Amino acid sequence: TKREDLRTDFVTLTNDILQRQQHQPQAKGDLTILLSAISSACKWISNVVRKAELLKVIGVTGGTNVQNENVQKLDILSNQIMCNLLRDSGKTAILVSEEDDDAIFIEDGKKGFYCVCFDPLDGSSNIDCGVSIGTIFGIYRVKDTHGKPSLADVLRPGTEMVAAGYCMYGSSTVLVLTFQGSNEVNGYTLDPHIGEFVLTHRNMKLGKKKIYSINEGNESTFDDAIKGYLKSVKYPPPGHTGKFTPYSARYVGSMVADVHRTILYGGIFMYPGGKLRILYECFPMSLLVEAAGGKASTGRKRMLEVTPESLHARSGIILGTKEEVDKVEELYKQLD
Ligand code: AHM
Ligand code: MG
Repeated sequence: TKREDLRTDFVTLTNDILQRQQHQPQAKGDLTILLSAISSACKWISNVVRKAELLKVIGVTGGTNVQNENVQKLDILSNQIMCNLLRDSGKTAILVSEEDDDAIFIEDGKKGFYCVCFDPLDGSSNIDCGVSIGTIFGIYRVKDTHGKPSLADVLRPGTEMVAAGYCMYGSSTVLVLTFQGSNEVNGYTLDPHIGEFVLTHRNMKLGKKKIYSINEGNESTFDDAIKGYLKSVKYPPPGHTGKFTPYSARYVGSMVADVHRTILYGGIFMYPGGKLRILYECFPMSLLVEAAGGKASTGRKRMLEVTPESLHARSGIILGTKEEVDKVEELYKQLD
């Protein structure tokens, strides 16, 4: 490539969110600062995730490396990075993390108006084998900026989130973000050389591929609606003649990777049993999928309209293209 052919007109995440803020005259820049803290945390986590294998090669045994230093587990380390950067941003009031049983209430002096619910490193079963994992986050603004923040500020339906996103640590590091009511999902790829998230996926919309994604090993525990749907994507309906093309099965076992693929390629992702946590797994992904033109459901109702009863409450989730999620909802209606 000749020097003059090199692209230098790229948009960074920082630029993009600053621009957004400028278009909202009432905005004071708090959310911009908060998102910049999240973006820094994700860069940092990306770095430790990518170094992890190497640390093992140089000899990690039973939690200590060759220098006899304690090597922290990646999920614990990622949690500390998120908590510290979010607290230091000065813009948060409450932090809810998958890693902590209780919510963290930020002390006066560092307190702001946003509540962040996050899973610092999701996909625990994939961490040790180097398969894609990710950070997931959903953001609320406290209801009363003069009052004392309380759990009621986070135990709210997902429709009230102001923004949500995830960062996937895969073959590249990609941060995907949406804002409430924007109907726009943008993806930014980390350029490790300049340390910036660069806009690579503007206005992502769900693809059209026929893919189903589920841990099918659990089939014996699934509702009849899910079993019926699975049958319909694998076998032709009774009496069918002519050509039938079954769907492709794809399942990473990291929600971030499975949802990322679903947004880019299309299809459906399901975790019916109620393993996934509402506040920091189901809600953020649902806001993103809806904004990308898809649908997210519990099977019986819109996921974002659920009100979580506790910080770590779980739900079954079905998300993907409208067409596919509608089929599952229809089966629930028929079989309930
Ligand atoms: P985790 O928070 O312990 O990582 O669990 C959440 C993960 C999701 O990323 C993924 O969708 C699911 O659990 C996979 O579960 P399973 O291994 O049962 O298929
Ligand atoms: Mg998780």
